[in-house]
Amino acid sequence: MPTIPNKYLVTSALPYANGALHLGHFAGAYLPGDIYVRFLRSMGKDVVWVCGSDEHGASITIRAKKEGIEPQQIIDKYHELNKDSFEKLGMSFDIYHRTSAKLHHETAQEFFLHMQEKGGEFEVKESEQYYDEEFDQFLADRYIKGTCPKCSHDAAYGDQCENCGSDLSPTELINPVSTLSEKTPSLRKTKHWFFKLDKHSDWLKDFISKGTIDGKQHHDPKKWKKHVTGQCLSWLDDLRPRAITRDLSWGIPVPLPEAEGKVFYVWFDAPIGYISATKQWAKDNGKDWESYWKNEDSQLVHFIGKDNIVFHCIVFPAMLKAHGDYNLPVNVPANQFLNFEGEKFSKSRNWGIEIHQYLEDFASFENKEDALRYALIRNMPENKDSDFKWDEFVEFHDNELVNNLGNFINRVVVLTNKYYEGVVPESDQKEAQVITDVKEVMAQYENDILDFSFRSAVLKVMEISSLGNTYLQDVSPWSIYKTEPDSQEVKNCLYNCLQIVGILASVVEPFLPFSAKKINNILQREEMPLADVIAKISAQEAVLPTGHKIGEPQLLFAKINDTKDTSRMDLIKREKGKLLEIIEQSKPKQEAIKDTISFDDFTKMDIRTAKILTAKKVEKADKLLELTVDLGIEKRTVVSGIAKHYKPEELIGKEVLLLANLAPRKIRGVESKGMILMAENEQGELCLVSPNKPFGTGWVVR
Ligand code: B3M
Ligand code: ZN
Repeated sequence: MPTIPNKYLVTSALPYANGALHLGHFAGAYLPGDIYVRFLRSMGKDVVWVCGSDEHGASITIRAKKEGIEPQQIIDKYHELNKDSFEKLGMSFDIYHRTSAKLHHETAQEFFLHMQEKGGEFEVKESEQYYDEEFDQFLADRYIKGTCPKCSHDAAYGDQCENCGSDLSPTELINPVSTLSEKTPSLRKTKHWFFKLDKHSDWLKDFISKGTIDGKQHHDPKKWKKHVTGQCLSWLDDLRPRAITRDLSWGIPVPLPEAEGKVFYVWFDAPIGYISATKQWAKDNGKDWESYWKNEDSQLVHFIGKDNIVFHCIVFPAMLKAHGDYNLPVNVPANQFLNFEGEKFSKSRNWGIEIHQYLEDFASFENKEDALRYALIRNMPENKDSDFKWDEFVEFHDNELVNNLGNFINRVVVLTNKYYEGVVPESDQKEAQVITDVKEVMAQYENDILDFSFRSAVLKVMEISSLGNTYLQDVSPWSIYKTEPDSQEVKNCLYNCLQIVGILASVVEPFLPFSAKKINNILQREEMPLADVIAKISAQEAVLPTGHKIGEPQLLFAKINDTKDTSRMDLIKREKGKLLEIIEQSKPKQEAIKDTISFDDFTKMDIRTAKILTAKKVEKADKLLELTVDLGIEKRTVVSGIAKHYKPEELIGKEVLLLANLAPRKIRGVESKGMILMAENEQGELCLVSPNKPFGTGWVVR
């Protein structure tokens, strides 16, 4: 067994308090953090896990503006909502703090001033930035929209194009528009403080690729996820000074007289939020915060989603090192993204499910918290993006939680009550093979958790339960008991099975804390820390001693796919129904069929095959092309509104259908005789309608 360090400061990304959290957030940075810290605490380690709301940044002021309220109202609302969702799903944070707290403002300002006093870390640069004249303010990158220079997407933000993912700066946008006034912003001079990240490049390279700091081994870089290291290395070649101040009114004021009116960029103060949260926790609990952040033996671990990698692996470590005295992270086990039923979560499309919504929708569902935790762990996006599907939620729940774990525990508890009035019988075996097997799986379980492989670790829990089930089935105590109720073999079997149930109560706890409580309740005992379980089984001692009286069986999980009681399946169907509705609504609407006409009406139209001979743009009309077409009996000029869909050179030689007897019309000074037939799709794209084989010109369509 590897020796596990004793002291930890664990963080999970501080969610912006500008919206409700969905399952993807939860699976990314919070559930893995919870598993890890519950495991460590159970191993007797000294762990502080901090989190809280990130309450600054333009995203919050934009949201407030949209809703016509103050930023404070937004953060108060979502801080409470998210805190409550986390609590209900069993997130065991030691503190859920907020960056609007006075203590945080002070901590961030002190941090900055200390860096400033040390010198050499910042440079002040004047630059030109977009300014909204009407709103009389400089525009944060997010407040500027325009056309992406890389992919031509027409709603790219000043910092990023969400269509092609490119990082942008506002001045790169084509046709920039202020999202405040909807007007073109002007450029004005302003000065900002830049953190000279480039000067940290060399040691950061060693830190990421070798795990060393100043030549000393700090962590094992092989323990970092490949996608994390990979992303960091790609950044490290091109580090540039980063502006850490903004001209905004919402945020933490920069504490320098010459920085009047400026606040810190949200990504400067947010990670310092981990420190201020620890300070607040220490204050509340009479502890020493510094020992967690500064003692060499304390391990700093950041749980985040992959979009935050650069800030946690490069920028924040550089800030900590520049400040001095602080530990740097020994690991940043970032997760990739969770999708939802094959697509990205999308607030605007209502695609996905928020945590509070799940808790409401599944209010009547037995053990809904662990049912969700389990489905998310089984499919956790640890090394690549993964997908949440309701069908899998049902499968994992019914096949694994109900049929394997719940069923094993239930059978053992029922039999113990039936044969021995609930008292753990005496065994005369030294150590049964099944217990040796369980021990082996437990060792793998521990390694998996320490490697942040939680999917694999939770399968080890299921494997332990399977070992129990198979063993119980192999011995089949019920058939022996029929003829020999006092059989020692039956006693041995149930004794061993009860030990496995006792072990399961502890190994499930990091993953399924609600179920762990229930199992301990059934067993009528206090929770047993993993460290004690491991010590006992290594010493071949009982986890649940002979003579201990357990309680009655209780339901741990109720099958979803149950023909007698369809209530749980109905909930799943309702969720799937909501999605079908969204799909239905987003389907392009097709035009209704027009009123009936007579055959005579149809024959009035003279439609013929024709060939395009020449094509050119009509001046000052960006939609129109002037074409000459060959109709066999004559050549004609036709003006057609297809310039957005075809280049002139693409059209030459094309065979098309022409409505030949349409009254001539002058368009932009050109007489157009007839109309080329087109099909139009729901996006308004036009497509020529042509004969499906070379056919010759002038033939009548009937
Ligand atoms: N609030 C971004 C996010 O929620 C940001 C994380 C801060 S962690 C210091 O993804
Ligand atoms: Zn783009």
